[in-house]
Amino acid sequence: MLGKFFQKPDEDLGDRVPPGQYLTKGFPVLTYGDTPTVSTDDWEFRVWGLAKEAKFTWSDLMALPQHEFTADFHCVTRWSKLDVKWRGIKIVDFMQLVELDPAAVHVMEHCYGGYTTNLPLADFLREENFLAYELDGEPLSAEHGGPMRSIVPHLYAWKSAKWINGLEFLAQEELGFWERNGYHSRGEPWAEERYSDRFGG
Ligand SMILES: Nc1nc2c(c(=O)[nH]1)N[C@H]1C(S)=C(S)[C@@H](COP(=O)(O)O)O[C@H]1N2
Ligand SMILES: [Mo]
Repeated sequence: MLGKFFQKPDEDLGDRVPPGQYLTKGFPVLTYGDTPTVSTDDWEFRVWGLAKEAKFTWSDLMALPQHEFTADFHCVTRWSKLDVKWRGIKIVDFMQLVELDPAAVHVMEHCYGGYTTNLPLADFLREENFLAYELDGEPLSAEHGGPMRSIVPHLYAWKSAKWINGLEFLAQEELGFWERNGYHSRGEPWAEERYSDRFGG
């Protein structure tokens, strides 16, 4: 597994690479199940649960401020990619459009294809999180989650939902797809929160 595609971090990058991770220069695709194909015309983004129910279109999101983002990407299967270049919309900007119930403490990200992943609201509302629709200056490909995905740089990448199509706000923690299947509920890479102790791991 090491060798051609994966390398041990250089000394000077060591402080960028969480414990137990190896650097990759490519960008592997990690998808459970089929890759949905969704056009920007058909794309819809819904909000429900402990927030006023609402439905947003592609143009609603394009009307928000757009930014370039550079973020490190850490997959729990032990590859990391540094300085990935994206374009998108800050979660905190999108959330200006959402009427959140103060009782909400947790959020479930929903996706075309049925994938889900959960986050404490405090992890979700961080300034550096975003919704991405370009990678390296190109429209985000379907395999990497296009037309739109979330990026939550401070947690393992299974929290970065590809083909995102909704946010469900919750009064308590509920578990998403990988979290129900043994992954850690929070997934902080510097603490190596890989697997849940609910499963004895
Ligand atoms: N909808 C959806 N989002 C997903 C996944 C998935 O299978 N389906 N895989 C997750 C995992 S485990 C990782 S590491 C990243 C991989 O993103 P990439 O395929 O762009 O590298 O997406 C995350 N988001
Ligand atoms: Mo992953």
